[in-house]
Parts: sequence; structure tokens; C-alpha cells
Amino acid sequence: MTFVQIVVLAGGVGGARFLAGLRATLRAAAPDARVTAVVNTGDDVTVHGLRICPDLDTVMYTLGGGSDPERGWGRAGETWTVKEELAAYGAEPTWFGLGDRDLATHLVRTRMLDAGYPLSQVTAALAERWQPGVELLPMSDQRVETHVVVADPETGRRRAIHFQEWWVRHRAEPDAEAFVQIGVDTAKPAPGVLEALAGADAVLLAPSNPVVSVGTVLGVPGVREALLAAPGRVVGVSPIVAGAVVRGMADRCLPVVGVPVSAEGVGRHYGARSAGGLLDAWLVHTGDPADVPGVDVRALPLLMSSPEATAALARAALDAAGV
Ligand code: FO1
Repeated sequence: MTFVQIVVLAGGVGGARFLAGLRATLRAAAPDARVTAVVNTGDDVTVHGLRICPDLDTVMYTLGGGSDPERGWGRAGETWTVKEELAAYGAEPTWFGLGDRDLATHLVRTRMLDAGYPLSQVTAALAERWQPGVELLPMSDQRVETHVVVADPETGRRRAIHFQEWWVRHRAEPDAEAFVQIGVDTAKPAPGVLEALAGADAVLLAPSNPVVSVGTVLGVPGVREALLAAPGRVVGVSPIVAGAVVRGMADRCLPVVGVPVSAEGVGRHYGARSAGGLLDAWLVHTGDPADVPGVDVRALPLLMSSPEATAALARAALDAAGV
């Protein structure tokens, strides 16, 4: 059996589901394949003195079998006693829900970060418990935070708020004028990221938010170049189905960077690898038109409505990558 190395650029819920399907399809077809997930950390936030890494935790919990299937984030069987107690003190932010079980992850992570461990080592330590079955890498060990420039509803003045405040507190209601990745210019790919890309037999862009998730990962200096130098093909999966997002709020993010909310729009945004863009192939939902010049566009059902459907989607991505 050839040794297959697959790298996946992923964000939160969509990325986690896709990775679960990829793991399932590989367990059957290529048990010695190795999957490296390079996960967005731009959503990371410090709340009540604790460092929260939503996308890393969503992937870790989902692949580890501990995530809440409804919410898509946080833990199954969660309780909210500490959250209620914090609210009783009026301790802000009360709008960001930290579950009691989830808190243990943030306490361990924050203690290790404060002790000087880099985020990549903290992530590996947390994953020891959860055994996700893929290598989990943050995109960078340096802090990169996505902030959103909005016009203040009271004063009309432009100001930047943390992505989590825009996303959770305001449900992405206020029009975003720009996304700013604080710290990205001095961030370096986390240890293992460039090495994984250099040996990748396939690079998959998960159906995550193309702007604030996949886009943020690609914005870490060196990642895009390493992806384009990868020996394997680059295959993207559209997060837009029938002109709409399936989950999340990519439709609130794409117009900010001038990209149409369509499979074709995102495909063209990623661009053809043969013309300086990213993609060798682009998977779109059956029925979605997507003329993406220079890219091998393939239509199939993209809804990850069941583990079988997700495994079939992952299988199609591997086929498009030729592995
Ligand atoms: N999303 C919400 O809509 N409300 C919350 O209170 C909330 C808390 C939260 C805590 C930890 C965590 O890892 C994720 C959390 N999320 C919450 C989801 C999070 O905002 C998103 O998963 C990502 O940042 C977007 O992909």
C-alpha cells in the first residue's frame, strides 16, 4: 500500500464534519494514509482570562466523539453552571457561552500556554485524550485574531470588534466593512505545516468559510506558496450549495471581499492553480452552475447529511485528487 499523505485546510463545523468523512473513507480504503488538518486559529479569543480556540476544539471534539451534534461546537452533555454564576456576577462577556465541560479544555490550554508551551504542543497534548485520528495542527503558533470593522450603530463611527463578538453577540447582523487578521504579518506556519504540505499527495480545502477560515489559513505567510508547491493536486469543496451557505455565515463574509455567494464565485475566488490560483479541481453541488476556467469542476451531492454522505464526499475529493 502506498503511503498517502493528505493535508486538509479547515475551519470549524464544516471542516470537522468533512474530516470525519475523510477519516472514515480512508479507514476503509487506505488505512495507512496520514491526514494532517491545518486548522484556522483566527477565531481564537480570550474570554474570562482563558484562551479559546473554537475551530481546533470543534475539530478535536467532533473527531473525538465528544461534540454536541446540534450545536456543532462545544461538548455533548454540556451543563452551564459556571456560565450562570459568571452572569450572576455580571462578568462580561455574558454573550459567549462557556460550558462546564468545555471549560476544562480552556483551563488546560491556558495553563500550558502560560507555562510557555506553543499552541501546537498544547493542541497535541489535548488531542492525546481525544484521539481524533488525524494530526491536528493550528495554522500558526503565533496569535492571529480576526477582527471585523463595522460602523458603530449608535455613533456611526467605524470600529473593529473581535470576530466572536460580531459572530456570536451580533449574529453577524452589522455589515462588515472589512476583516482584519491582527498579527498575521508576523505569524509563521506552525511546526509541521510546511513539512506536511511539502509531502502532500493531496491538499483538500474543506467546505469551511472561504474568507475567515480557509482564507485566514492561506493568509499565514508561506502557507499559500507551500500549498502551490505541493506534489499532489489541490481540491476544494464548495461551502455554498444552491447559492446559499449550509451552516455558518459565509454569505455575510463573501460580499465583504467582493465574492459572489455561489459555488462559481468561490471557485473563481480560489482560482485555477494553472493560472496562479489554488485549485486543480472544485467540487460543487449537483445542479449548481460553476464555470471555473482551468479547473476540473465536478458536480455531486455536497450536503453532509449523514456519515455515509460525508464519506462519499470525501471519497469524491480524493478521486478528484487522483489518490
Ligand atoms: N457560538 C455561538 O453561537 N454562541 C456561543 O456562545 C459560542 C460559544 C463558544 C464557546 C467555545 C467554542 O469553542 C465555540 C463557541 N461558539 C459559540 C462557536 C464559535 O463562535 C464558532 O464555532 C466559530 O468561531 C466559528 O466557526
